[in-house]
Amino acid sequence: MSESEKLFQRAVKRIPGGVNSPVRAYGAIGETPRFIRRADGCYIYDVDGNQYIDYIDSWGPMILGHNHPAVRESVARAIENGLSFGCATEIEVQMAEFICERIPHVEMVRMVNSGTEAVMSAIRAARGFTGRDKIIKFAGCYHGHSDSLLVSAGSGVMTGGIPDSAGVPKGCVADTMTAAYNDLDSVKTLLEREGSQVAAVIVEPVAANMGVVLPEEGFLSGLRTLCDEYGALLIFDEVITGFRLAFGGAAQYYNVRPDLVTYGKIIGAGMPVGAYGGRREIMEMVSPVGAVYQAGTLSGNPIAMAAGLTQLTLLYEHPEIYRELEEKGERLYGGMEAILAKKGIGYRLNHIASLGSLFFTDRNVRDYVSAKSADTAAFAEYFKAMLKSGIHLAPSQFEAMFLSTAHTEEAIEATLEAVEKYFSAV
Ligand code: KE4
Repeated sequence: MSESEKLFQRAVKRIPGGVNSPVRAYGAIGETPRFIRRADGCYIYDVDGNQYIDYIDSWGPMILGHNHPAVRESVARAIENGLSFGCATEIEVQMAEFICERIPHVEMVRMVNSGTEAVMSAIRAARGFTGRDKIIKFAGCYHGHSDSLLVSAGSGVMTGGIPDSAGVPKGCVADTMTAAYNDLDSVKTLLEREGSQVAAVIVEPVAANMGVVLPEEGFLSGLRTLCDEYGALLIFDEVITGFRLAFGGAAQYYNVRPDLVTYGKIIGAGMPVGAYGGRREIMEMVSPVGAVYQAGTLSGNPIAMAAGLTQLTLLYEHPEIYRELEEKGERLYGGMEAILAKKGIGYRLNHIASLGSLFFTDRNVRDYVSAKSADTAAFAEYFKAMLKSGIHLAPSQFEAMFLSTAHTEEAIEATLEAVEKYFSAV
């Protein structure tokens, strides 16, 4: 029995599913999750000493690779002064100034401890600012696990909410309406009927939680126009895309200005950090200056700020990183597409810059319904074969691959060889 199997046997006795976040359990794969001891650059090492080229990258934070020396040293220095004070600190001011002085649509920002908290708080700020209760989200988009956002849209345009999760009272989702990604008409339908009550439209500007699904031409700008027309706020959930597609995230990449934006992952460099920010008049609704209450014991934690600010500073001072990630993405995802084409396999590979997803379907994947057409059993076989070849992918068809600057040409070639080997045998 492997060390991972032994640990998993112990873990399931004391932790639900043996994991502290469901997707880590490999549930959709039917394998024992690999317990990781350490990581460095683009590699992770499990407790049995196996090395993998890592495309989870902690689900996005590790854009500069694991164990980056500058990030590690900033944490080591910060720890010498203590871990947490529950008081204001200079580095929180530096972090807020750094973001607001470089992201035009963020005039004020509040730090929290996760993407979930960031989104939950941004929604509350939007409701407080507009005095309206309803929100519109999109089928297949994931915005963390707060009650009102755990809404399954099923297919097409839905109204009201159908809780995805047990334990979510109908009242919590009654004000959540669901539209179809890349379908402006589905948004118009909801706004024509309920527009005067809609506080915000929240969207992943590049969806990455139904697998990667790109916004079609005019979709994001169309949301901007519709929100302006009905007085609703546009919230970009950039927990994944923020500081990844460009330093200014998808908002910069697609040149569409949200009223509020949420961040996570990269902003903490692997430490628990989320943030929400945007127009000053909205953010000044937030306590203690405004009537929208939001708080957090460890928000703006100085150790997490040290890690996050170091990573953001490196990204800002080295804009060539974004070109490098585009090129690496082209090499990896373009290489995978070429292998599939050569084999005459019609699977779909959606990708943008460092993000990508291989869908086991020959349909164009442009929304939740088409994403759900993917053959998850086929994906599971692919995942297991790639794991055996030393390639660590997200254990779900509906997640993304994350490239980092630490993914070397050699690692990308090794990945393409493993893909070639799998599709030659299957
Ligand atoms: P967290 O609360 O997990 O930090 O962030 C929630 C969240 C919000 N918005 C978007 C667009 C997100 O992708 C996420 C979290 N992403 C998942 C991966 N798809 C986190 C992995 C997990 O749940 O373990």
